[in-house]
Amino acid sequence: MVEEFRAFLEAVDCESLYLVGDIVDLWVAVKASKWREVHTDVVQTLLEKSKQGTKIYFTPGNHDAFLRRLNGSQFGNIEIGHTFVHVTADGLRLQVVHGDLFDKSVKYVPVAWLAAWAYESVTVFNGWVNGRRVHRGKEPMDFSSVFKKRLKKYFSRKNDFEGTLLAQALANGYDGVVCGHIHRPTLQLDEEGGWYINAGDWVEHGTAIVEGSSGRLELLTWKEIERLISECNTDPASDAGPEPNQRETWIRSTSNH
Ligand SMILES: [Mn+2]
Repeated sequence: MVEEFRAFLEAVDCESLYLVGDIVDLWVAVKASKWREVHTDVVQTLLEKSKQGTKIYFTPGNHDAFLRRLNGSQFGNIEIGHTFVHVTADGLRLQVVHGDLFDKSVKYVPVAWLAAWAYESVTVFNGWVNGRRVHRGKEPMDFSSVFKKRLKKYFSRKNDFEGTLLAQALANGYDGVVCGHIHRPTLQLDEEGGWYINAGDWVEHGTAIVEGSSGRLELLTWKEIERLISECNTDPASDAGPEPNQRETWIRSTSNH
């Protein structure tokens, strides 16, 4: 789905773009002959976006772990790191991380699988350029007891990737976690208000998480993205005056390209 991924990157108009890992494996772990022009196009699109002001945050995954040596580096608008903190327009503090370090099964994964082309996840957070961050008026709480309770609950009941990842995020004071790694696109708020968000992948799902100008989070599939792009391209008006809360706010017309 490399072409689709490129089309999505072209069309999306965002302030911050999070690439949550396992992006480069496809291009590096496979033979050089598998590199196609569209892969170069993806890189160029990303560089072009960064030049135009989009901040790009990349958390290398286990497939592109060699890039973890660059954690902490910054190249213009592109930052590489193990985790990032994203604050949504309505004040949610989300930990952004690839996630494999919380996956107990990783060490048992056969090499063949590791070498398989994986091109996992892209997460887009869109804050409108003119948008202003509104901090939610939250009640003060006793962090240590609340998080101990949460941790206990998660480790006893949901001793799995999602539960572990969310529990550590909450224990570290975040409102939730955004990750990739397991190819299971999810956007979920648990009963106690913790967000578990998985951006899915661009191998089989073609999914992305987007944040609208109001801070509303959405999990979109390529089918939906494709429809939004075509609507935007056939109706130039929707490109001109985006209304808050409309999905179109983060899609721009690509018909003139
Ligand atoms: Mn991974």
